[in-house]
Amino acid sequence: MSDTALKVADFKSDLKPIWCSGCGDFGVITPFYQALAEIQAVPKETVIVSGIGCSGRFPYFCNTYGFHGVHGRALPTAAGVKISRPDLKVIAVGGDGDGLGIGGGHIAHVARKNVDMTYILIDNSIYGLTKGQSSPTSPISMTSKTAPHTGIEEPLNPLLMFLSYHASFVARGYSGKPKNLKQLFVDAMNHKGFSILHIFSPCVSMNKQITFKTMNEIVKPLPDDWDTSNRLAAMEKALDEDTFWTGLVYQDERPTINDRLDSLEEKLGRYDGLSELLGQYK
Ligand SMILES: Cc1ncc(C[n+]2csc(CCOP(=O)(O)OP(=O)(O)O)c2C)c(N)n1
Ligand code: SF4
Ligand SMILES: [Mg+2]
Repeated sequence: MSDTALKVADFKSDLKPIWCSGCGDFGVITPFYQALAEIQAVPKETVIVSGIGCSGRFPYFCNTYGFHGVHGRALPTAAGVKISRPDLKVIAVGGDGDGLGIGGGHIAHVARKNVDMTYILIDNSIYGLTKGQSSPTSPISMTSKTAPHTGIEEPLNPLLMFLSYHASFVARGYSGKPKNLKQLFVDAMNHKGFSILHIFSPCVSMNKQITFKTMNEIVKPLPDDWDTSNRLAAMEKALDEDTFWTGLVYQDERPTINDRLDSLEEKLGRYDGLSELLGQYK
């Protein structure tokens, strides 16, 4: 790397993360900075869009453009940025409440459009920022401020959902293994198409039931010879209730929505509204 190459410190903003001491999110942002440095992301051409939650604070701590939007709307906002400005690197970030509760409907549509961007879904099975309500991934046996006796709803299976939506890059990680996360971020940001990472990141303050200790017992990396083209086998791993398999689970190369818009424009040969609509931002 040349002397002018950007270093990890160049991607940290002047604001130090204000998460609780020991929060899993530190184990997400540290490898994320490292990955930005490894791919030599250009800060002025990188946009991080987030929803609301402790995890939604990500953009503040990164020396890139950022947009801390409304709860559950990180994905549509980020997709709009990428479709109108394909030259930018776009990353969306948010929590399990943000992305799977109020914003849960958006993932399927960004996946089927194959918008060329990365989504980091930071799951702690709790609403951390609002101090401990059950989330869409809280196990039914888990108690919380909104389930003082026991849960009464089945949890979602995010990995299975992303695979069934046919997202073109699906990975799973754990903030207790930040080294593995760095490579997943690099691969996700280099992927052409929609890359989604489901990252479990313990909330040490509001979720005393799923901890680093309980996670360490069930986290296992996928085998080295894992076939990332086999979606059915990936779904079987997602259905495994005893092991939290981590790594690149599934990857597929196919045209992005911007590729398809470009071919449509070429095919039409003349303007019908599309180029003007998109071209004004190019
Ligand atoms: C429309 C709307 N509804 C509810 C809220 C309150 N609210 C803010 S963050 C949040 C959930 C945060 O949980 P999660 O997305 O899992 O993020 P975490 O804090 O756990 O990282 C809720 C319900 C809000 N800000 N806006
Ligand atoms: S409440 Fe939980 S998720 Fe939020 S900063 Fe504290 S430990 Fe992290
Ligand atoms: Mg959460």
